This record gives sequence, structure tokens and C-alpha cells, in this order.
Amino acid sequence: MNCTSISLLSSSFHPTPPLNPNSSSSFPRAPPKPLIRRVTTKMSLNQQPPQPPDPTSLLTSVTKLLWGPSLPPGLLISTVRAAWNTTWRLMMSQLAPSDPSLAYTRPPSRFRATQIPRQNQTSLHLYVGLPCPWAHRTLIVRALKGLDGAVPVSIASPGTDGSWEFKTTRDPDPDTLDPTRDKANGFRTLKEVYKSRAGGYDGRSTVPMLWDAKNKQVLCNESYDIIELFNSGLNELARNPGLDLSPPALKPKIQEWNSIIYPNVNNGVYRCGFAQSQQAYDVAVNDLFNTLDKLEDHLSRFRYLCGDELTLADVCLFTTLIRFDLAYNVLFKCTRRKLVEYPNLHAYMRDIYQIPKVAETCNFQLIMEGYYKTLFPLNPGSIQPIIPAGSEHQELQRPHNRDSLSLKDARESAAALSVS
Ligand SMILES: N[C@@H](CCC(=O)N[C@@H](CS)C(=O)NCC(=O)O)C(=O)O
Repeated sequence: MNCTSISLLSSSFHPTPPLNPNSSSSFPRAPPKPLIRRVTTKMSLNQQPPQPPDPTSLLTSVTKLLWGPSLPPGLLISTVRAAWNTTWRLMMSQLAPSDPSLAYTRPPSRFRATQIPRQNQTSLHLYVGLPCPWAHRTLIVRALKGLDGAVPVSIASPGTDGSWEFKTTRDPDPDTLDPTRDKANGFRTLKEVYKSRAGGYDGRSTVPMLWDAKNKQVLCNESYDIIELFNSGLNELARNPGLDLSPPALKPKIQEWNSIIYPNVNNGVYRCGFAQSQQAYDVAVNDLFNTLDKLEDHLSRFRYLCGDELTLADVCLFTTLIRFDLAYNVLFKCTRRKLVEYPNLHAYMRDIYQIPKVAETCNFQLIMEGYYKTLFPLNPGSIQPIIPAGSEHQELQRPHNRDSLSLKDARESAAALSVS
């Protein structure tokens, strides 16, 4: 221990007490008292709550006491690295399950439904979170089919531990998609909603989730099943029943695209971000960018994935693309290129963004917050970068000039997509 460290330490632990102007005592002033005593006295006089000691300055003081003004960098780094690696692996193993090669493996959804009995169709309620790409799919199809009146939505926000919470008590403007209270059950967390289902449940409480409000039942928590249901299972309630985003003739093509896009792009970005070994990351990032290159080429010739018509496959690709430069490029280390560097993919994304009702489902601020502020193991400082230029609303409104790729009359496709 050297003198500097002692004087620094003592000045932070023994601050000079304030002079009492009313004191008539002729005794010499008492030596400065330890901090703890001073806080206690102040508290009893002014009834202020106790201030917890600042852990950073306490730690700084202890290290200064042991090692002088600064810790040897080698020791500092190796100590923190060992502690961080252990905690990081522990957190990741719970939050992002992996296989033996430490590659991320997404757990399967527990509640699957391909159809909903007619008598249950009038008590549907959708739970979503705005940062989530899987939930975003359901909001887009709900909007395009004109199901917003028939399927009310509760919008949760991410909590600090990554679970979903209802943080607001007011009802936002119904025309904008902002976080809401739990409108179907009045709970504070999504976990409570899942738990309250007939039969109980204590597993992963994910969004999107389709709820049967009358029978208190989770109908489905798999996004693809939900968008298929919204597309063709609720036409009697839809304002745009004529729109078919999965026509029988295109189903095989849609499935083929989904089988490429889901593992390599939709889940591919998560495989990059949640990889727990270099090897697992290398595989994931190559799969991702090789697929984006193929898509870039395909979309230079076709307006949408399956040709002239927007399908469910496009909806699924879009919700990953719109988050790419906002979050995945930086936070998930999807760094070979930014989406804005792919002219066809970016124009395709703008094309879909400009379809009436789609832009309203995108909340860039909440998407960024949801990723940078909640995925603690990937961003411990919680610092949120600024929105990248190519991802701003104005930029996405730029002409896409993709109508010329359509074989059919562009007005025909536009008419099919417009919801009254
Ligand atoms: N396969 C599901 C994935 C849903 C999912 O993983 N949602 C995430 C948000 S992006 C979630 O709610 N995670 C909370 C948790 O795992 O507890 C789907 O497509 O619906």
C-alpha cells in the first residue's frame, strides 16, 4: 500500500462533517466521523432514506488499497475475463440453449394449432411484443387481412430478464401500435397469462401467442401457424377476405422458400448472435450471407419471392430484413454486409414497407431498445446505438421501382392488398 492510496482512501471514507452554526460548545471539534455514523445521524434528523454505498467507488477504494492507484492491467483483464466467461456461459446456456458444438438451437413452440373451431373465433386475442420478428409477422398479416377489429391485440414490452411485461396502464391511441396493458386478462406479465390457462403452464412464455379469451386457453404460440390461420382461417371476420397470401398453387414454392429462409436468415441471425463458439458462429454467418446473396440475385429478377404476388414467405423474410441494420448487423455480429448494401433486397424491403398498413406495424425505436437494452449477455453496458441512416422511415419511403419486375399489371396486385 502506498501513501497516495491511503490518503485517497481516507478522504473518501472520512469526509469532513458540516459545521453546525448553532453549536455553542467550546470543546475542540470532534475528529471526522466514519461515513456510516454520519449517514445515521443525518437520517434521524432529516428523515431521509439511507443511501446505499456506491459499489463502484467502494471497489475502486479496495483495489487502490491493495494495488495502488491502478490494478496491473494483466491481472485486471485475466480476473474479469475468467469471471465474465463463467457467468456469460451460465447466462447463455439458460437463455440460448445450444447443441454440443455450442450452436444455438431454438426450442420448439409448445402450442400448435392449424385451425380454430368456429365457436372460438369470436373470443380471440393476440399477445405480441413489438421488437420480436416472429410476433411482427402476425401483426402484418392481421393488418393486411383487416382482422384488427376481430382479433384485439395486447402489446407487451421486454422486461429486464427478457420476459414480457405490461408496463403501461393506459390505453394508447388504437390507430397506433404502442405497448398496451394486458387487455384480455389485466395481468402484469405474460407469464401470468400463460400460467392462468386452463390446465396451467410453467414453460417459456413467448410472443406471439393467440389466446382464447372465453375458454382461458392458449390456442397457439407458433408464429407461422398463427399467420396461416389469419390468412385463411378467419375469412368470415376479415375485412379483406379476398387476399390470399398462401394460394394453393404457390404453397409448394412458399414452403421451399421457408425451408431456406427460416434456418439461414430468420433463425440464422439468432444463430450468429447466440453462437457460443467461434466455429458455431462461422457456420451460421456463412449460411446467412450465402443465403442473402442468393436472395439478392433472385430478387433482381422477381418482385417477390414467388413472383408477382406477395406471400407469407415474403412476410417472414421482411420482418428479419427490417431489423437487420437496426440490430442484427451490430449486436448479432452479422457483419459481412449491411442490408443497405444489397440494392435489390433493400428495394424489396422498401416495396413491402410501403404496402398500406405495413409501416404502422414497424416501431424502430422499440425494436432497437428491445435488442440493445434487454439482451444483457450480448450488450452488458446497455448502450443503444443511433438508428442507421438506411433504416429510417424517410429512407424506407424512397421509390423502390420494383413494379417493372411484375409480370402482371402492378395495379392488380396493389388492389388485392388494399384494405378498406
Ligand atoms: N418459434 C416461435 C418463436 C417465438 C419466440 O422465440 N419469441 C421470443 C421473442 S422474439 C420470446 O417471446 N422469447 C421469450 C422467452 O423465450 O422466454 C415463433 O415463431 O412464434
